[in-house]
Amino acid sequence: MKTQNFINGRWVDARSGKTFENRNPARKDDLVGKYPDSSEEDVAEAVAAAEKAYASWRLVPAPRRGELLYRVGEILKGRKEDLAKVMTREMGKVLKETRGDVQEGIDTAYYAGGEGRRLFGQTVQAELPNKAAYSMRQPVGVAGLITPWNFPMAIPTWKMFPALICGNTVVLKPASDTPASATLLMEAMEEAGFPAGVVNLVHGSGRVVGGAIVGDTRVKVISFTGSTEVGKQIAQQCGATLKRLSLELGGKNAQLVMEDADLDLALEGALWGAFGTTGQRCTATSRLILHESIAKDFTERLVERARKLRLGDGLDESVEVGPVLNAGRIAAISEYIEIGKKEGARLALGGAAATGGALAQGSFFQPTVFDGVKPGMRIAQEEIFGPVISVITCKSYEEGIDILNGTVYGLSSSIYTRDVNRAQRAIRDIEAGITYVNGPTIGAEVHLPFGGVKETGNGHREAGTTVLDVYTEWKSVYVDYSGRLQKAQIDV
Ligand code: UN1
Repeated sequence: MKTQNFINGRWVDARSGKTFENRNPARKDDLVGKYPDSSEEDVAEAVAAAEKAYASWRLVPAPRRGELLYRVGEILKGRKEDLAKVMTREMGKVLKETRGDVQEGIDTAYYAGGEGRRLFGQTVQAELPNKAAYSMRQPVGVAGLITPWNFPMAIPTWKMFPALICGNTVVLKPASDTPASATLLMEAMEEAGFPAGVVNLVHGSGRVVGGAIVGDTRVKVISFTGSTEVGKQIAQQCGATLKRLSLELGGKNAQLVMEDADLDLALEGALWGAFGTTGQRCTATSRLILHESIAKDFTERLVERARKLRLGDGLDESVEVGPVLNAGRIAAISEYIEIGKKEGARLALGGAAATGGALAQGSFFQPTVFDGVKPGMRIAQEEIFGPVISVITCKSYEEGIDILNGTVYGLSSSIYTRDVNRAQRAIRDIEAGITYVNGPTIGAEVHLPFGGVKETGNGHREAGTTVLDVYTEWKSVYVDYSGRLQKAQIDV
């Protein structure tokens, strides 16, 4: 398994020779590998390679670029199981989920590859005779992509494949917690035959490597997925030079369960939404808003089911919930447990690190349910990014929607109801980029826009065809074939 940077078509160490460790969160004594702790000079080299490659890559016909993406898709498909295992080993989520993560990358490869034969613009009628008018997409230049550890394959591919199909070149900085998955992805791209410099990988810290990518004037567009706090810093930095920026940030996603819902289904949804991926998704269900008439029963059933979830090493197929990322995450989640208790919420389940038996070797946290949560409490407002759900009750649909909308975030959302009218009203009234009816808040598909409103982002969307707006500039083209000077708005 390679453990280097990939710059200008070559595998290289950091210039400084420094490395950092990548450890298995389920078994801390398992060292997955040592990766380059890169610095500004490594970034500068990668950006220079990407800038040079851009001159010819932008001229490669988009359908040809798409063929390379299809090939990457094929390679990833053939290695799905191996990739999933490495991913579970380096970041902990269970195998069936890491398989899904790789599948999301494969889906994106085919979807973005197909876009090579579309990349539609508009052909319109000109207002003057003998004149053609149309719009077309053009690439932006070097794209700097900074990605998180919770979807080590899906998110880099969401950014990289659309960037490439549009004719941009790429410098990828993956999370330092998941360098192995990014390296395997880059190996697949090398094998698929992307020309040298078109895709570059630089490992290292967000502060140094991420900061250098954002600060480099040759990088024309940045796409970042991570915390709202870091996103705001990047936005300030990009704002200074008006650099194009797409942000995918935090969430405080809620599932609203009305009294008329299929409660068994809603329970399955809440369990999967809250504790799938150990709660470490930006789409995770971290608030459960229950109509008061069903709240007591529903919460009891949730607690009983959550108590039985099997924690352990995600490589064991019988395990349902893997570790959290590392000891730092345990500390951060524990802090929120204390905050919740101080605020007066009732801890109905969990609330501490799980350390029994083999769990002591890793970073595990008990599935946690807070009951009696009030909408304004910090545990109902702030992203916890762990297996913690806050149960809030409401007296009516209207109050439920108010609570649901009452945070600074607006990524994913869900309502369980059997009333079609109510479902339609919720689709209209919920302030979020994604709304599910009778499904949990997680599990978006790659051919629809992904992203959120308010402080979840800055108005862009990933995935679908909407992402093309991040990686292209629009050009409007007028071709006057009248052979004389014609003046728009004047020669009427
Ligand atoms: C994320 O948590 O950053 O919709 C992405 C979902 C996944 C992607 C999540 N398809 O939950």
